[in-house]
Amino acid sequence: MKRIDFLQRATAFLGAGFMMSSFSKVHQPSSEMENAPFTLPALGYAFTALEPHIDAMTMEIHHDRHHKAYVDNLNKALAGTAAAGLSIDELMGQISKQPVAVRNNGGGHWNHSFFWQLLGPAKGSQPSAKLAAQIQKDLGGMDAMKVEFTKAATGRFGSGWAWIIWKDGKLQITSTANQDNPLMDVVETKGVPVMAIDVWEHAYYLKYQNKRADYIQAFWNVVNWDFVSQKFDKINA
Ligand code: MN3
Repeated sequence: MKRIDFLQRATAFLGAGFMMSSFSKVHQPSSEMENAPFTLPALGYAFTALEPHIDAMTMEIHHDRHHKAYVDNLNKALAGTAAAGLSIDELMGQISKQPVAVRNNGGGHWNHSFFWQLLGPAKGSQPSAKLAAQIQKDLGGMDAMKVEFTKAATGRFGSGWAWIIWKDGKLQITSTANQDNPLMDVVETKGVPVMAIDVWEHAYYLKYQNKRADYIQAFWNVVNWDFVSQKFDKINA
């Protein structure tokens, strides 16, 4: 593709992004309650909203192509099977009984639906007092948590995710390969996700190339701690 074509398409993408975001501000569907056929949830903010930390082109491609492909392929894999009646959370809990296409694409759908919500342009958001106290107690405070979480995210070889989970009455940091997540009955460390980062190269390569650590550092600027705190409250309700 010629550079000028590429730029024109990029501009068209961004325009579409602004339009979409203005139509989809109402609310996010709760992925947890969803049943097949699954749909691509709205991003809830503009593709440009996380600039300069996560660039608009990455957000556009990540949401509209990668996440959409997980949704489409999940629906294809489930069509006509007994598992088609399960919610996405129920699927995760019995993923060992499912074919690999459901594990990969179902995990991809769950993980990204969660990820879009825990990111956001909520500048200067902070963990609630309750979550901050738990981070202090279990993970040694925000700074120590960030060091451990970054270690889990940079240390995950190849594609995967790093997580803060709620397990056995404590916050813990873990990571998973590919599109696995801590709700799956196949992973080593199971728990309820509270926070996560996508460390697949598609999440950062356009802007950060091979520098995953730089992407992770930038990620802290766009964590929506209001959402993460609400998630933590819900788990502990
Ligand atoms: Mn991804």
